[in-house]
Amino acid sequence: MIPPSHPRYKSLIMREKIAEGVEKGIVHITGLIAHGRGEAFDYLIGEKSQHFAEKAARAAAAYLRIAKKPVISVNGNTAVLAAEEIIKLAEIAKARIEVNLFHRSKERIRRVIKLLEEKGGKNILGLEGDARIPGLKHDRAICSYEGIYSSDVILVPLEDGDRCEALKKMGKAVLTIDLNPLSRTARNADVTIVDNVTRAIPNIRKEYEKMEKPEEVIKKWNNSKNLQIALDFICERLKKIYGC
Ligand code: PTJ
Repeated sequence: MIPPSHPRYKSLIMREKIAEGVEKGIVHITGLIAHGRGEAFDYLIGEKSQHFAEKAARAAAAYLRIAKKPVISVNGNTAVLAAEEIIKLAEIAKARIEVNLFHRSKERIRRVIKLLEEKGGKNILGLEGDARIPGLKHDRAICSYEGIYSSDVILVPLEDGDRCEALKKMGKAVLTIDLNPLSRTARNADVTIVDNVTRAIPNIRKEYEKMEKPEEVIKKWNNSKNLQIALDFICERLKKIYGC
């Protein structure tokens, strides 16, 4: 039992959800490592949505607004941390949800789909595996023709660098959520939200709801510049805390 008064309550609850997800066969064992890396970066940004994350969430919402076939790709970690918020965002943005796993197994796809359905998700894609992302040898290339393959805008939290590049080569706009501003995904995506999925997804939804001129937001968006702002923020914060 973690008391809600604990100063790092939210972080500890996330950790519990990930561990429980592994026990239930929803999260891959290496998802624990990925989560730990995320936790470290979350600590560095102060465990809250900073201005650069809010700005990126607005840019992501703008891309979703202009999308004709938006898709949200979900893996094990994202499902256990943010299933309800993903479903809400998919509904409002009229996006398809596709379960796409790095460590692909039909059994785990079924479990992730079941979790999403229990939370109210409908017509979740992922089991078909009737298309491939060109140029990727890994199993993560296997996707749904109706979903990721034919999408124009794709939101992929916790993405891997190779697939991000391959999706870009297919001409898609790639939106990602990654606490690590140095990752290859962060650097290759069209929009990188340096924030926790648990905060970033509701932020995108709120921005989507109030979005008025998406084309203008996209025109002004500079992902590299925003990543530099995130890194500068971390450096400044460390200097202030430790005085070095
Ligand atoms: O369920 P699967 O099989 O698709 O596997 C998923 C994992 C996460 C294991 C797989 O995609 C993986 O190995 O990911 P990486 O390459 O470790 O990348 C994960 C990235 O996400 C890292 O840069 C972390 O900093 C970041 N991250 C981890 N947890 C969060 C996060 N970013 C946002 N929110 C989080 N909660």
